[in-house]
Amino acid sequence: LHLQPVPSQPLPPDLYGPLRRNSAGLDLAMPDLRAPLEQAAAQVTVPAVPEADPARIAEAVARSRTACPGWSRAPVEQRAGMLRRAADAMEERMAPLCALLVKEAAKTWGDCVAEVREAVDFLRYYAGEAERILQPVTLPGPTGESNTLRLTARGPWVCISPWNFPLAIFTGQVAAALATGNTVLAKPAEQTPAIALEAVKLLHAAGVPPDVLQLLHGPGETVGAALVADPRIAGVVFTGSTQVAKIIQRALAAKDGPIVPLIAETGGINAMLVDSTALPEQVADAVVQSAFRSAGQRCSALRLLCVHEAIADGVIAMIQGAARELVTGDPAQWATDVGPVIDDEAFEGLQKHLRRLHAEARPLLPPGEAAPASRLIPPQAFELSDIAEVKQEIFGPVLHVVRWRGDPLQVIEAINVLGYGLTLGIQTRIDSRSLALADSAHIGNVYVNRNMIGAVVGVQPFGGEGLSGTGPKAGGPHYLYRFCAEQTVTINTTAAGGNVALLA
Ligand code: UN1
Repeated sequence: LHLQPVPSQPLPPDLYGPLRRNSAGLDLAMPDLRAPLEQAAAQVTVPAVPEADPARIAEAVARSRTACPGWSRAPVEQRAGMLRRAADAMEERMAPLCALLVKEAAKTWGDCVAEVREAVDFLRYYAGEAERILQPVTLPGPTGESNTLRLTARGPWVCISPWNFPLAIFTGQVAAALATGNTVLAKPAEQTPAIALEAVKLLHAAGVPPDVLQLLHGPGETVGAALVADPRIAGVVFTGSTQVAKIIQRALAAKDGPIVPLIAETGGINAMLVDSTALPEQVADAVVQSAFRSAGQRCSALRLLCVHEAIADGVIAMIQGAARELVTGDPAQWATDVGPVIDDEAFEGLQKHLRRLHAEARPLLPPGEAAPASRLIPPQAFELSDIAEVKQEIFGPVLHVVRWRGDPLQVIEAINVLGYGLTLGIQTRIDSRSLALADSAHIGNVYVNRNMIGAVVGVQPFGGEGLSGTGPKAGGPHYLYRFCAEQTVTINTTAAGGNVALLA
């Protein structure tokens, strides 16, 4: 039983390109794309991207500051037009971008297509959002006075993006900062600089001046740290680990200089609560998608399945059956469902965790053959006796399962205690229960009776609470406000010197 995670309302055509369905439900356009994708794959090479040294970083920040006033004073429609042109160009270059993603980030074809679509959506969505929110608002005031609230750019933003969505999240961060009139110093993940470079080239070709958007590649410990420590930057937007978000927050607080905003979207120990009325087929489908798709390398991915004991055996049996059908292998093969993990360090970390789980928990899936050379880990699941035993986010195709009985609100309480708050799945046929449980969960994105990945731009604004980040939610109507400074202008319209018109 497949519940289609498509929104029920028709979406504005300018927001959703012709290929767009849903970042998670992607197969619709694949037959047409297969030939161009294969052709692109045969030609693609991953270019080397030079690392930025300290002198280049200092110079980039200076250029970014100098470029900001001109960029921010340009009409928002002009900036939005550039983002839309970049979106069109990106859509046209679907095949080569996917081929580069498969090669550089080892994502499966389906994930790559969804990712390019998401990047395109971010560009178009933030273009429209900037046009909407950057209009001055007239506020009430006493006679003889005019009051206006305006949003203005803040200055150079540092955008630090992850390797797991190296095009979509990179483009989303950059587009949000640019649309609102800020300049950008973009620091992509060390593992995936080439796809970031492609996105930057498309934005430059669409009219964004080179000093307005600069790419600074290199390790977080040096390049990222130098950017964050610079007193001339105006804000940081970061997606990555909770640990690094805290390092950034500390560094921002410790330096001399202004107090600047941090937008952080980090990890999660994301749970799915399944009650005794849930449909097992639907649960199994949602679990397999949420836990194992993208090799579990999504911050939204399901890590902890809490299933009511009355249906646990049946649900587990179905998950075992479904997981057996998944093909783990080379991401460039069409049949592959689960590709490699990103690098050797990730592979080693996961192997260590799996060894501990084999010793302490009940394995539910055959171990399969983990292959260090190809960094492949077949989907794994383990039954634990208590939610509290899951102590950290495990970023891979590894599911933890716990049975429960009694009050589902207590399960939500135990999930809250973990301290993360990114995604939550609820599977129930008691309609009133889902909202009651969502009310008690300190969690940013709740998905009822479906999978819990693939948040769609403009439809499921994405981001978490607590250890999962600061918000506001990416791809949502409040996101761009955080990139702006607010200014009120109060004018005494009776003052000597004549009538002063409202500021435009
Ligand atoms: C992430 O993994 O960093 O909902 C974000 C999703 C994506 C967002 C994941 N749109 O799966």
